[in-house]
Amino acid sequence: MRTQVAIIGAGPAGLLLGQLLYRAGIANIILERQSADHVLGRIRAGVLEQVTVDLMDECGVGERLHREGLVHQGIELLFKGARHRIDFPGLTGGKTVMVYGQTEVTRDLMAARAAEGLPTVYEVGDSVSLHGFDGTSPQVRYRHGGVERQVDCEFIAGCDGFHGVSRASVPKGAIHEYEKVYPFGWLGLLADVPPVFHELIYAHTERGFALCSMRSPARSRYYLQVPLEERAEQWTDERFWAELRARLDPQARERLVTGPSIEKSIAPLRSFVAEPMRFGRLFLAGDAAHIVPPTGAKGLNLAASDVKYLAAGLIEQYRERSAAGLDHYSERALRRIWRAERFSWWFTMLMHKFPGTGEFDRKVQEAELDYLVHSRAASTALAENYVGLPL
Ligand code: FAS
Ligand code: PHB
Repeated sequence: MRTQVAIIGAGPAGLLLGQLLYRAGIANIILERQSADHVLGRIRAGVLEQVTVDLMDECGVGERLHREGLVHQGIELLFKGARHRIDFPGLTGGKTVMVYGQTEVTRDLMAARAAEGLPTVYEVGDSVSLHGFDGTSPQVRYRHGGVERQVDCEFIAGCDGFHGVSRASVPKGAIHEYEKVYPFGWLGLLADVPPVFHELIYAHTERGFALCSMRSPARSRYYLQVPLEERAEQWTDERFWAELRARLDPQARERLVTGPSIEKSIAPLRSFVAEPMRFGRLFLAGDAAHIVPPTGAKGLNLAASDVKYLAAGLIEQYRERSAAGLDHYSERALRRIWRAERFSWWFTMLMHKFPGTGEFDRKVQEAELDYLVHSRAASTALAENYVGLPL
């Protein structure tokens, strides 16, 4: 079959891009390794920057987000047993974030794509291969239903995440990778219990980091920093709740409602950037090009800003026959990516207990937190990065 843009991956990046291109009259197909249910079953991000909310509106899929999403005006930092609030509107001239799970973002985009009858091929497994993207007639080959198929296209968007085929298809000499792996993971638990507080609590404790988040007033999402060698199956619900209690302040401990977990998984933490993000007619977007530790809630939001830049470049190409936006895509996206990488790294280094470091490092972290919550300048720096820097 022939189309204008072949998109690899039906995560947030691929689905957002497909929707923006469709609404601009640009034909596209999405090829996805897994089933739609498998994609929806992955529990990932929870916090959307205004940039991402605006993009969902631009895609025409913002209705449920505005109805069910929770506008959050701050977060709490817990350290040395006490909580301190970071006031987003007060520090950023009115900006807020939206709590609305990545699963729901994906569900809304999948539903819109299906309603419009746009070509989306799920369960292609690892059959996708990319060809000719260094020329003017790229091709994507894949197998589905036991049949080898080919897509002749004009551009390929690699939206297939960190372990995808797109970045792996780039000649080694053409790409430079920057990486930092953190010596711990996040054990996440999802449960249908009311959140311990109406805003997120980021906790720095002698036992390690903890995060109290949510998906709705009736569904909570909690995270515990755990050693890399831990496995989720080693953590019964009881063990998780006991450890979370041990990392909370007395008030939160008192209010904590526990219950059976719906999902429990451990995510490794890494910082990663691949440069550049363009190789001829192949463009990388989202986790295919970069990874951030989830501390700063930037992963999904960076995928959204990549897509906004890439869609603008492709639309300019087709409408005005100008390649300026596409030629500038990688540099423009990487500037915002590296700022988010820095913030996510900084917040991760500040909030976590690093194996092999001693009391001095903990005291320095506590001193930085103490300075941060008592300095308007430092709190503003945290707030403006958390709500999302300008595009
Ligand atoms: P995604 O990885 O979401 O989507 C890529 C898609 O491509 C997947 O559906 C995959 O199946 C498909 N694919 C892969 N290889 C393919 C191939 N060869 N052919 C076809 N399709 C292929 N971010 C936060 O902000 N907060 C969090 O708490 C958070 N938690 C996370 C936990 C985990 C375990 C992971 C892995 C990530 C987490 N993230 C979090 C980051 C996450 O939300 C990503 O930033 C977001 O999913 C990025 O979206 P995409 O770029 O679309 O990549
Ligand atoms: C989440 O709700 O999953 C979440 C929220 C904030 C983060 C990371 C994860 O920094």
